[in-house]
Amino acid sequence: MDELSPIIEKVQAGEHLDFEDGMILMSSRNLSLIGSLADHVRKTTVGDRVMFVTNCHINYTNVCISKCKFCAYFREEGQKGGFTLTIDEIMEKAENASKMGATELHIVGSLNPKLPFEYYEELLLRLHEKYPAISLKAFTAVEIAHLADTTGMSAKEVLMRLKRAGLTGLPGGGGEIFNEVTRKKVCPDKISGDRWLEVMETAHGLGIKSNATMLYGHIETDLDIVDHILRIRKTQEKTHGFQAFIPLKFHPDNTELQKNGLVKFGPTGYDDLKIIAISRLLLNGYVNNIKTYWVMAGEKMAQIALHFGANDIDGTVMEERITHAAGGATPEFMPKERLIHLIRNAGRMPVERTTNYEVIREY
Ligand code: V47
Repeated sequence: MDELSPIIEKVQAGEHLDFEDGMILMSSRNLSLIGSLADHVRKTTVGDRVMFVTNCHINYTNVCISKCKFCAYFREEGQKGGFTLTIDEIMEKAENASKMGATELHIVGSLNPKLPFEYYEELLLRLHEKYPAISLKAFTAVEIAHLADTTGMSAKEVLMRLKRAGLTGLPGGGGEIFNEVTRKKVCPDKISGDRWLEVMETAHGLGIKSNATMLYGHIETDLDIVDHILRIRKTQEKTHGFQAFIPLKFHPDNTELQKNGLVKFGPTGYDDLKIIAISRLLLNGYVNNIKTYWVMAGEKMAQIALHFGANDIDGTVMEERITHAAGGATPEFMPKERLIHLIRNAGRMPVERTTNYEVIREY
């Protein structure tokens, strides 16, 4: 309690927490106090509404040159199990999603050197033309940087062309963990944390909003976590373009990190709740929406996270490959009625939102 007293005072006075506060929170074992503080901040900033979106995830390829050590989803070029969807195949998935009432397509893949820029552009153009009311939240900052590097365009040009083709916003993937030393160990061939933030800053400057993620529960340290969240905060101070922060729970099965023996177990429930709560506390006044992604957090933990600072539970999803390749045991689809039930049962008001957090309907 004593160690947390100055933090409680700061939170009550509406002051921003700093790096040292973050480190104290990370080393504290007083989860219930941290959780109630985060819940208090959630209540006073965003109230009792819990946001969800009717969406569909589409993974267009798993062929990747990045070979991240936490990823069980990718395949190397020519390796068994590699796939790349044609635009027609994606259109079919979009048709199903549209019939099920999706308002958002979340489209991400991997760094497939065989796919030309025209594939990405034509995909958005065709989707936007056929489903103008569906938001296209597509391609992570890592994919955007890859397109810039392989075409010789700047990230700004890539983003401008994709925006013209129908891009609504960027998902938050690829953030992983920014600290250079740790990042080099878990994803040595991925763009740096600084470049990830730069691409996001460029997108925000063009009016393209995005999310931000952080992968936790592998080999990162407490310092890495606090540093990551504060770097997001610093960019947000300049751009105000991050709509949600999403801590992603590492799933170790079938990953290099597990095969190497570097990670034996994934994060525990204690870690999940603590990270959500500390995210809410450190991002207070910067990023309003803290999302618990039920696919990775698990249905039950996502529901409890709503009492530890989260106010968004993501969406119906419909099909998910990244977590499931790494041992995820959640279903791939959550009917809207079930999301509503989970939220209501946690004592909160379910609110269906658009990609850009406009309210569609309160339940
Ligand atoms: O960038 C990869 C992570 C991310 C594993 O913006 C893993 O609304 C856990 O970013 N265990 C992709 N995580 C998912 C993502 C996301 C999901 C939902 C909503 C949004 C949003 C974004 O998944 C990757 C990486 O950080 N990931 N492998 C794994 N084994």
